[in-house]
Amino acid sequence: MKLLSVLVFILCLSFSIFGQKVGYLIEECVNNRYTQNSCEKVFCEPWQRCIDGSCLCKLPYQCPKNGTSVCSTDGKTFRNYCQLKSFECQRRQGSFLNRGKCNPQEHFEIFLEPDYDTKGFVQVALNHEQKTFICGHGWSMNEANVACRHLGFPKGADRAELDHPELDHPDNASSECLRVTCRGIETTLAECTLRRSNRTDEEKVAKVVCYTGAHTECSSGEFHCVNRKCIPLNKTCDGINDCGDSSDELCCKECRRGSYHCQSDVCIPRKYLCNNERDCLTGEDESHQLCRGDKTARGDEREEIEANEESMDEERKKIKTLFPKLQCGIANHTVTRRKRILGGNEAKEFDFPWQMAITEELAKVNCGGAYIGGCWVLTAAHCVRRIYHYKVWTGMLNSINMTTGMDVYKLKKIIVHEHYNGKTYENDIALLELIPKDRRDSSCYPHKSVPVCIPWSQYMFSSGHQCKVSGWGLKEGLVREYTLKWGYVYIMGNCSDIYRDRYFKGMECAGTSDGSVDSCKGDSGGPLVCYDSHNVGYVWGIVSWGENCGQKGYPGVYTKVANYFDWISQHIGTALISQYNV
Ligand code: 4AZ
Repeated sequence: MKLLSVLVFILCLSFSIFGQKVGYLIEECVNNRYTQNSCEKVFCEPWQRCIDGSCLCKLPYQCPKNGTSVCSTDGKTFRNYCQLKSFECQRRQGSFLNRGKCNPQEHFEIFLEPDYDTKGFVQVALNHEQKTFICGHGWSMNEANVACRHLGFPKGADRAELDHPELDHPDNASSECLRVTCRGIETTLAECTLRRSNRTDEEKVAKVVCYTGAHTECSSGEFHCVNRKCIPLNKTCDGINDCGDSSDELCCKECRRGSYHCQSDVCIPRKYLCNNERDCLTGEDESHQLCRGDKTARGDEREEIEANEESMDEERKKIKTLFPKLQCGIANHTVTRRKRILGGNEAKEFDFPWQMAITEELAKVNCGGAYIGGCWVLTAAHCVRRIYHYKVWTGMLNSINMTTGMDVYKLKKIIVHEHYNGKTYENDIALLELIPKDRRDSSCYPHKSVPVCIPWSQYMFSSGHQCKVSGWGLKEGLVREYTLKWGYVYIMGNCSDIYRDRYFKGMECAGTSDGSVDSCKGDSGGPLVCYDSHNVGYVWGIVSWGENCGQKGYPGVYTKVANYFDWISQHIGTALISQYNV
């Protein structure tokens, strides 16, 4: 009996350890076949823009004008790297050759030795000089994929290897090698950072096997990349783009050693932490908390950081900073707790500068709304169903004690979602267009208001994230409320278990485990705002419905705004809401 329980114990233990080891990938996410061109998961490159969830090529004129000129392999000089890359992106001819103007002397050749078509030692000859090996140091799938793409294998490498070169050939006796560092998205090795380095005879150098496989089925220990390449399962979620299209890093519950897990379930290399480029959608890789003081989080050599200053990767980063930045989601963040009402706190001036109040004529506040820029306010469809003379108030804190600094707007247009269902509250979303108050106010920027940002991806925030809901809705005991209140609620992921057939795609639940904080009647249409790691606010939800208010086990139901990004941008224009990927 005792032996049996020990056995069971060991069995359970090994199962749980084993369970952790297999559980890196998230299946539902993998099924969506995300790649490095999916703007739900990653930022597009500066020569791309996000359209309906995909990073598509920009036209060269949509790139910034400044920068340093570069030359392409077909002998054209471009104003900057972005313009060349946007050309390459569209027509797939002429790739990067060198910085500066074109010069007939410039050459960059890549060879596989000894004369294999698909595999061998990688050698590079710059400007007709002697062929040089690539150093073994830093040679990974990131670099190998680029080398193979450069050689004409669109899916990149099958394997990155290290070996001793055959030194019987006099060409191979050079005591130098080239150290290569790529980001992994380049199309040629010329775009990577290359540095000469001394090589000892014992040192291994870079070898590659390019991917020619036409597998349609991967074996059981393999991951099926979106580009149909098969890679070992243990190479997923390690921050290294083994697939070549990044599909092995985009759906990860957790990340293997040496890589960092973004909230969006993407694994990035640790060396991308605190490098002044946002890689995670919500910026946690660059948060003050992580990057304060020394850079221990990165865990890589300083050497590499200095070497990269001249690289095309630095150029790419620089170009990103040249795009105009949309101002949204910034509020006053000094938070003080006050008297609790349905678990909430009293808002102070500038805490929720996007909060709008909707009234019917001059009567009481019947709904909330969120200012999203221009003349546009986001609210719930069920708030504006009837044809009525609605008014929108900005800068309101108290709905009976009218304070100064309030503005009132009439409506030019009400756009209710075409598939709004008044019975089920599916697609409970609407846009209100304000009438400018006077000619000077043509863009309607309301006094003391700041637009809240629109989330562009359903992966920005997930279950357990703390967000704020605000409004003039009923307080505890279902008593009317006159001051703007707010409370912390948490995104809940299990909502179809709770609301069953009343819960639809495009809805999101948020609440607290004991129900002490909740939105209620009168809060409808108002914003549920989640904050990224730089405290920028996104309207993640619109107050929609719920089983009563503050009832334990029955969280509030919100319209999930990220699902309506394209709908919103179709109506108000991409310029107003595209914070990134512009
Ligand atoms: C309402 O009737 C309502 N507890 C709004 C929010 C919630 C419930 C009801 C969520 O407008």
